Amino acid sequence: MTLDEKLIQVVPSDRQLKHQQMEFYAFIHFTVNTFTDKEWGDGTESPDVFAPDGLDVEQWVNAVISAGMKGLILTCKHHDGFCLWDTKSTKHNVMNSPYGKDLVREVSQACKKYGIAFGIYLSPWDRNCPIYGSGKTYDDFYIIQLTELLTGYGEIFSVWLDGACGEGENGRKQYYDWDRYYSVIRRLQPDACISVCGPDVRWCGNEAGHTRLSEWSVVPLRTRDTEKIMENSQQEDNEDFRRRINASDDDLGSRKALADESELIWYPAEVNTSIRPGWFWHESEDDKVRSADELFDIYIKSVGGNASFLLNLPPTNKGLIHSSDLDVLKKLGERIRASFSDNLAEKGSITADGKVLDCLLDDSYDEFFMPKGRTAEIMIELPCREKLGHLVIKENIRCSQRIERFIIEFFDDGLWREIYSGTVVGHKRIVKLNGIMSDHLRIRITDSRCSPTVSFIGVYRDTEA
Ligand code: FUL
Repeated sequence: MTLDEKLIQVVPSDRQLKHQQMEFYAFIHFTVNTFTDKEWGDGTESPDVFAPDGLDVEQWVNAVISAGMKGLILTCKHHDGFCLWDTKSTKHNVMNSPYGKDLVREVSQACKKYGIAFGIYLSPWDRNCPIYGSGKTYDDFYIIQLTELLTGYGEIFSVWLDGACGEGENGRKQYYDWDRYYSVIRRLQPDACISVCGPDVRWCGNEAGHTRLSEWSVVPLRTRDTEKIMENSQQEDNEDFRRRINASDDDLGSRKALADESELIWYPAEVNTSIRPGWFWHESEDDKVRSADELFDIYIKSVGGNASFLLNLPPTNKGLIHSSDLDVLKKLGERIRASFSDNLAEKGSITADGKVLDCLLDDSYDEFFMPKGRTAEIMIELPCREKLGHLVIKENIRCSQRIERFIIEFFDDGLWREIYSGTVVGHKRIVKLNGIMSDHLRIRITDSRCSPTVSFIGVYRDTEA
């Protein structure tokens, strides 16, 4: 078997395929830290501090929807061990706080009501639990919590297993029984993806919002090593870490990088970052909300770079998303919708070797383009010259990730001019067209694993003022 034949055998599971189509979804970090002005609680906080006086989970969900996000992952328990649901595992929970209601239930129901997916973050590291570090006894405790969350709150799309620290100041070290956690998740929520310290979704390796230029989905098995993921995760509460980009391991999956790897997996990337410097709300950061421009850029590079985008929104101590964040989310959603709503290729034509490829207008995997050779040339003719904003191209990832190199050109003044040359397409590549004027574009796939596939092409006007 050739290397290419081996590589294209690696394909997503159905749950990964579904997850990749989510593209953009929210994190909500909310716990005692919101009231103590901390990023990492130490587990000694009294439940009495958890007293939001205007909490409105529907406001959260509507903010998420306004930005165009399709799901929400809630910190049901962060490192401080305070549980936001009515758990039998510990008294350190929301029912014993002034709030007194099962918040996980409220959030999961609001997600259901408004039609977005719901996911859970359950920190393995627990600084409150007295048996943390005891081995199997702690695993039993963690499994009780997982089981409650996976059985009591409807369908869960993501179980986010954080690799941060794992050893409290008191030095208790827990060796998590990950395989046991995974098997409980698989049994109780077979469609849920397990992210970060899990087998389904790969942490991009930073918290800054940075996506590699080539974010491959077919990567070596060793990238799933939980010990390594934990080592690279946040080891101390450190603001710099949250904006640091680790430039090592830049090429995880080109043909060259995979040539000597014996075991390969489908492990698509997720980019997670916060709308503010911190993961939790701090009044002092109310004027440090990232702009819609900055978030749009992260969106283009992540969702448009074969990764999914998990954007954190921290509710305030009132239990509401702050108006500054709301404003940015609304602007971001409007910009995404305006940028990708009118596919000009629908009014023109897409052809390869003179054959019309109407199937590429329909964003589904059922019909797609697969030429015989390793290369292909796709022509896109638009009805008239337009100022162009973005081009979107997608592979049929059911057939793996095959494109290794491609070039986008536009016709201008009697000449073909190159505007982009890149590697990964995968689930989706968004190429910025920077406001060029043209009525003709050409996609040249110059190298692929066996033969390439293309399942969708979109060309959009420049909608910037
Ligand atoms: C990190 C945690 O330590 C942060 O508090 C936050 O939850 C982030 C998403 O993951 O590793």
